[in-house]
Amino acid sequence: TMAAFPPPIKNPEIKYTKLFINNEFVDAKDGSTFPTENPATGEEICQVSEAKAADVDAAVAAARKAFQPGSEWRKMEPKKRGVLLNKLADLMERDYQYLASLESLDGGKVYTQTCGLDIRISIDGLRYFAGWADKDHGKTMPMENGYFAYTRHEPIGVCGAIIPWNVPLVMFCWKLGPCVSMGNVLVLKPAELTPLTALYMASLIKEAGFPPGVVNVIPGFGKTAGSPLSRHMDVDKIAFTGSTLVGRQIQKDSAETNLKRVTLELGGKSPNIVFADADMDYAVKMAHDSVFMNAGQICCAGTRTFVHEDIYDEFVKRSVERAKQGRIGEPSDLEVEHGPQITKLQKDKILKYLEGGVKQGCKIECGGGEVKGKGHFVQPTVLTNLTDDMTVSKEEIFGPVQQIYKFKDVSEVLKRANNTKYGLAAAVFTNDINKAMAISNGVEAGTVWVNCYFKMEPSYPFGGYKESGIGREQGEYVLHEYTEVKTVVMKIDPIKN
Ligand code: TXE
Repeated sequence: TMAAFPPPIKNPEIKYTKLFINNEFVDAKDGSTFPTENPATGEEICQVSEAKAADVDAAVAAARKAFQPGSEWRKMEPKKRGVLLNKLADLMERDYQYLASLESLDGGKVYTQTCGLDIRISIDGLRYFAGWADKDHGKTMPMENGYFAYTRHEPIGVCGAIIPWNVPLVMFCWKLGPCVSMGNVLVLKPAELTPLTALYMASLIKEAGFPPGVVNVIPGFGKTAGSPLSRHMDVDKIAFTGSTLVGRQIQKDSAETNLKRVTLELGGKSPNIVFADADMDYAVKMAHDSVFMNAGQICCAGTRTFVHEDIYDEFVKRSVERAKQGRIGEPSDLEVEHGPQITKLQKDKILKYLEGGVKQGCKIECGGGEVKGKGHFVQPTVLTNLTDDMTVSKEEIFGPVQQIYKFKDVSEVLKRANNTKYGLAAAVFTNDINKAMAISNGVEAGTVWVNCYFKMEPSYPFGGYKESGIGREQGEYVLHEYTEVKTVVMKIDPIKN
């Protein structure tokens, strides 16, 4: 399968490092910059302009101007917005190899995974929302007594987006696609750890022909750029993906300012339930991928693997064998399976969780430590002897750590699967339709995979129950998150002649 991808470009040229406002690349008003580093080496790649409150103001003003009634954007036929999104997707395909290489470099992401997942999901998503641009209809309501009533689905206006570093391109496209498809304008703050592909996408947005101010990209930090955006009085909606802690803050920011609409996609601790009748080799492989993909830095990772007691020992044995197989190293190497964590901070956080887990009595079956040398590598780790009340069972580790729990029956495992504040995803492996239905109906999660994992299409809505978030992204469902509904009621006088 690896031959299906173009080879990575070593040391891709860094073309854009400034803020993108009103279709121009500009310095930060105070001239600030910050470094972005290569997680595989810990070395600086380049300096990037750093947005602060004044730059956020400038970006919001540009977006607001682009959204003025009568502007080029507001007068544009809906289907033309779809044409622009498709054009952007075409440009991403043209620059596929460069984008994938840049994404791998800045995020420490394994190149083959970036090609196979991130880029495909990003491009497919843009094309899907290109299609929706002229298809989100309003309704007409039943009429009575000479009245006529209908709804208009109107864009909300200036949308802010704050995105994380684990899947930067996917997040960029998930925010951009529905936002501009529905006629909104966007100010997007990429994560300070991975600003580079967002800035390259900005150049493609200009090339595709989006009018100035429709999409603005302003790299910066959470407190100094993210917060001014989420507290901005002239931002109508904010879409956030990241930690539950910051998601809570964004919700509060909205409440304390202008009650801007908020959608949140936050953390998870997703259960993956394997019954004794499942195809064991397949389930071991899928359970492994569900947690080790992207060095464990995926919000919907299957971080709690529940395995039926009849197959538990064998399942653990094979999972450990599998975890020991993958090569760790330089993400652009086509043979490598495991890349680095994004930062030293994240690496240290993971090691601390492991240390705490051992203190609370869990057993490290393999891995368990860092990989000495350059970069922020953690060994693929499998934990057993776990109880549901351990810290590692409750909190998001966001690293290459598989936790395997033993269960007896359906009602017990369902209860334990739901014993979490999170509710992003879940999976079940079984060939018994009754078990599959019991789990998929009973589990509190926004997505349930049956005999698969991470299967995503732009038409599948994605989001969280409970503290995993508010609202849905992707699919028809997200259109509501980017539109206001206006009810128009008309009195019709009967014709008297
Ligand atoms: O996330 P933050 P961090 C989880 C994961 C990880 C933990 C911490 O468990 O270990 O979060 O990661 C911006 N106002 N996830 O610290 O801080 C920030 O600049 C406005 C799960 O990197 O939430 C960045 O753009 N914005 C997650 C974005 O929020 C603020 C993916 C995310 O960073 C802000 C990433 C503020 N006060 C981490 N503070 C997922 N759901 O997939 C920060 N930001």
